[in-house]
Amino acid sequence: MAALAVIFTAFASTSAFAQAAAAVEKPVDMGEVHKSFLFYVLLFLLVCLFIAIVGKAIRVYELTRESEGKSEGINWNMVNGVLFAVFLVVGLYGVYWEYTVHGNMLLPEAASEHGKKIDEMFNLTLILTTVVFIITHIALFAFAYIYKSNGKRKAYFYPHNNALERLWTIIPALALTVLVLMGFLTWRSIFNKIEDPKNLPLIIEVTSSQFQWDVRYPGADGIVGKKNYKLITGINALGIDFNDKNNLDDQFADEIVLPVNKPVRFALTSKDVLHSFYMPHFRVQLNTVPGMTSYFEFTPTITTEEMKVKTNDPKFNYILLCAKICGANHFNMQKNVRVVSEQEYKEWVIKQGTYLTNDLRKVFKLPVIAEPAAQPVKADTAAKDTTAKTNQLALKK
Ligand SMILES: [Cu+2]
Repeated sequence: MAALAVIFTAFASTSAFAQAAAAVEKPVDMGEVHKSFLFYVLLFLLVCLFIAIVGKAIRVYELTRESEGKSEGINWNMVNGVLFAVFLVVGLYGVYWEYTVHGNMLLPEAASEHGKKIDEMFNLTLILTTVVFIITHIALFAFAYIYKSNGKRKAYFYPHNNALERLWTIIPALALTVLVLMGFLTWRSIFNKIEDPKNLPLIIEVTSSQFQWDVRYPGADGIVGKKNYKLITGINALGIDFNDKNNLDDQFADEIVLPVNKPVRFALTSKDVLHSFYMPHFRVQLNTVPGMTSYFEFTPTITTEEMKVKTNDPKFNYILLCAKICGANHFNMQKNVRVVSEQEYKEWVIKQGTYLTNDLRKVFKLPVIAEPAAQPVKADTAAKDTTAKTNQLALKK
């Protein structure tokens, strides 16, 4: 009782304190008071104390009956058996509720060729595990209820059954073999694609850094040129090596635009730490690792416009996210992705500026263009910093 009194006092004073603190800034909002960590700790202790008191009271009741020579007051086997049965019914209803209410909060419709295969595997695994889950849980809890001790039966000692052992070893082994084989073959079809010379993938290079994605398109030659981290400077944020002729026509884009039904091969690199290239609609996720290039090839199958109609959301956009907690602004590492018709893609890509500026031409001793036709389109903040630094340099001179 003394402990209870202490907890109540502490509970009341923290609540009052929290209310007073909240009142200083804005009107008392009970929702915020309840969010305090201490509130939940105290609530937990109170519940524990309540259960302990009820337990003690029952014990006193039973001891009293025992000392008076009466039969047992509470049939605990019955109580536990019924609790198991209730748990089974409530639990299975919870599973049903979870599947029907939250089921469609899983990934959105797959918008890539291999995405459909991944979803098929996911669904098959989910169906199999759900069936096994339901059967085993009915057996577990229903048996505990049906065969609870009633004082009339004796437990039957049943140590071994070879047939049963075989059954529950071979069936799961077969099921898992099918699942693993499917996974292996699907993985192979995604990562070891046989190139079709008539339908070569569009190569796009994406460089991750804290906290942005820099996107390079290959230009007319279809090849994204080499980079070298030793060449990174204020005006060459990605360390692009312009001695490699393939770099001269490479383009810098502010968003990712993909032609529909054409294979695209992403070359992924990182400038600082590990990031993860994640495009949920296309079922694409791969780490970007400093010092190495990883590749992911896939074919988008639904344009953004089609998806707007399908999802009934005029603001729908595909998105690229970072799926690795990479630092303080990790949450902000996202980029819009647009899937368009091939014609629209061609019209868009021609408008993207090249990475090569006159300043860079001077550095790499390339002929400087007298009047640049168009100012290059630059990506994200690094590019802005670069412009600022270039301007500063120009002023110093
Ligand atoms: Cu990141």
